[in-house]
Amino acid sequence: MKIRNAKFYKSVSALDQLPEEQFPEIVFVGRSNVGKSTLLNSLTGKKGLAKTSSTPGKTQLINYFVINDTCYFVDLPGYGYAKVGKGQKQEWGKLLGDYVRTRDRIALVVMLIDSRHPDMESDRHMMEFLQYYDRSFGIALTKYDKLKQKDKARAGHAVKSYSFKSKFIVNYSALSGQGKDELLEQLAMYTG
Ligand SMILES: Nc1nc2c(ncn2[C@@H]2O[C@H](COP(=O)(O)OP(=O)(O)O)[C@@H](O)[C@H]2O)c(=O)[nH]1
Ligand SMILES: [Mg+2]
Repeated sequence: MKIRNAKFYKSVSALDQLPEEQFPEIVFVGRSNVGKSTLLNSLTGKKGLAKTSSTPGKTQLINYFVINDTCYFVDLPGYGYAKVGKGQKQEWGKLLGDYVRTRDRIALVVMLIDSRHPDMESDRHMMEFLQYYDRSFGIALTKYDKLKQKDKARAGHAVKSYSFKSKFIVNYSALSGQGKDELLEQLAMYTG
């Protein structure tokens, strides 16, 4: 897909505030600090579209972006950050989980996995969850520029070993732009 136009639409913090299901949605999930906001900015070519942060655990909202006036990109709350209180962590888990389970117009879930930590338990749980609820999903391995050559194959293999149902695995670097065209090409199949 070619992104001609990307606009922030709104942020919500509870399921009763969700906007109408007027567009098909590409939903982005991943651990806190995995590089989700950075990937959204890189994909859309708009640096300040999604707020990035070097402090993990900040995004507790569902953020909607309207792409080409025809689909939503949805930035869901990050998970798996150990330093927040338990209650808060569960709360995010529920908002995220309920959204992925119940939102009708999710066309695809893009799951972001940090290429340096390809076998985190929380990521495996998220993937099991997606598979259990029969959501179509693909994987972006983020921060690929940070990998040493010898770790590149390892990252791919580790993720492949537990992501049987994934539609694609794209190696992504927001720094170099690696993977951007490939990911956009994959997304095009779900936004029609
Ligand atoms: N080197 C490198 N750093 C990245 C990349 N993507 C994200 N980061 C950094 O990772 C940190 C967290 O990114 P952010 O997008 O805020 O993560 P989020 O919590 O998942 O939204 C920031 O310091 C980013 O600059 C990447 O592809 N390469
Ligand atoms: Mg973010």
